[in-house]
Amino acid sequence: MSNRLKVTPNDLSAFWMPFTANRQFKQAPRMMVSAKDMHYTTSDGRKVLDGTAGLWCVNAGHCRPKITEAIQHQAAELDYAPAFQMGHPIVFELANRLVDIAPKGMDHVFFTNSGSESVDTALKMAIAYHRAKGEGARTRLIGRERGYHGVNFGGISVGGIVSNRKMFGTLLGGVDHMPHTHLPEKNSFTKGVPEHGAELANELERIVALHDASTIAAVIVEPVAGSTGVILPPKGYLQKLREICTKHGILLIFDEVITGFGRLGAPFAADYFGVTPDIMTTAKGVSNGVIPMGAVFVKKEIHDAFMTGPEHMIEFFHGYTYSGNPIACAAALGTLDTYKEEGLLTRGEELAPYWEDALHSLKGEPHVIDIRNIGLIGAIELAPIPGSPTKRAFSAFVKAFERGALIRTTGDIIALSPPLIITKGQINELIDHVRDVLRSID
Ligand code: PXG
Ligand code: PLP
Repeated sequence: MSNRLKVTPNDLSAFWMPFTANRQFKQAPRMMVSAKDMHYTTSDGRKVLDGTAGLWCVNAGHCRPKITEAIQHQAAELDYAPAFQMGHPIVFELANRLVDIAPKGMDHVFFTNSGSESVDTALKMAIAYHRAKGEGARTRLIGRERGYHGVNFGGISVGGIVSNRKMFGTLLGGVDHMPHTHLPEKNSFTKGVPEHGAELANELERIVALHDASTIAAVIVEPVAGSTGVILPPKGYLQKLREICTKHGILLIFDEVITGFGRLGAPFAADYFGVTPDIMTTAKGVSNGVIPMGAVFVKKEIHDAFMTGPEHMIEFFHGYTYSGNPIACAAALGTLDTYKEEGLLTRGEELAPYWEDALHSLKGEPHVIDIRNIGLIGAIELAPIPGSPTKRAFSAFVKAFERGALIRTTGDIIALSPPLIITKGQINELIDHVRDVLRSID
């Protein structure tokens, strides 16, 4: 047992934890102290099967040697280089490697440090692009109800999660929202993408008719919504959105922070659905969650629209101190190597049918009112306890952790998204944990 395993922090109060019930946590902390491949080890020495790839990010599994070595080497070689007006070799190498695996036509990459930053970067790019082309009135942004686009002001403005918005004032102006596509009365217990609801894409036409296309810069959606409990696009829905955007000169942004890097069994959701956006935001799996990094992929036409004016002038007044940080780049290169060697960006395709069957075997277990799946994502929706929404799922989360499985809950929905290295045996183990937990909670 390493020394760290024995350490109990003597004061938990200084750290204000993100998206956490701080007071509850600090009374009964759940601490991870190490991790390897599919498992965490807790501070009391228990192994916990990672059913969520950390927070949807550790796609290659934990503490993978190629990634660890790349980081160690880079930290000793070049720790930091200024991101503005300076470069270093591996950030260019990484951009090329990413363009190589990106959907065709997405030829340029802008680096950020998180999904939230990727989203705000993409929204700013969209507005500035239209202005650069002489369409400066195109400033409106269209998001979707129940969308999650991170926590920065742009992202919560286009996002559609009420609790992430209501405390923070008036947000960005000029934003509108399409309806979400969750239709439980028609689609519950569907395996894969649902049949019903493609017509909801036509709501975009209604919004365009209201505001006029000449005022709209971009539409942003998650191809599969993750954070709000795994909401799938109905068959044909994304194609329709693409058509409407193209028809009206509106940019389509896919927020692939969760769906990117193999989660659906294809490198990106754009590949999976055969629909190419104009801008694609990513983070998480780009560096296996190991070092913060995000990447915004952009079509050539958009990038090129900025490359005008005097050559000594900055073309896009945007960037972060840590855009393309060398150690983050090294982590990302080690990650891409690992994905490639193990075929992880497409491994989900082979495993998806097994995953689907395992998940849907939970139909009929106590409290289960819907099950949804796509690629290596699963959601099990529970009936809420009357008057106490979220309580049932939260007890499932705590019970599962005690039993040895990490699951994630949002509202009364259990979301599963294991590392892409999971075996069939571990899928059974994970689903058995969930089954036992469902049978043991009130
Ligand atoms: N866009 C999407 C689609 C996301 O899923 C972000 C942006 C923001 O990324 P950062 O790196 O700023 O957190 C996300 C992040 C969950 C969960 O359990 C989901 C996310 C983050 C943490 C937890 O659903 N998604
Ligand atoms: N706040 C201050 C005072 C700064 O000087 C900077 C960057 O120089 C920032 C915020 C932005 O930080 P970052 O580039 O890490 O996003």
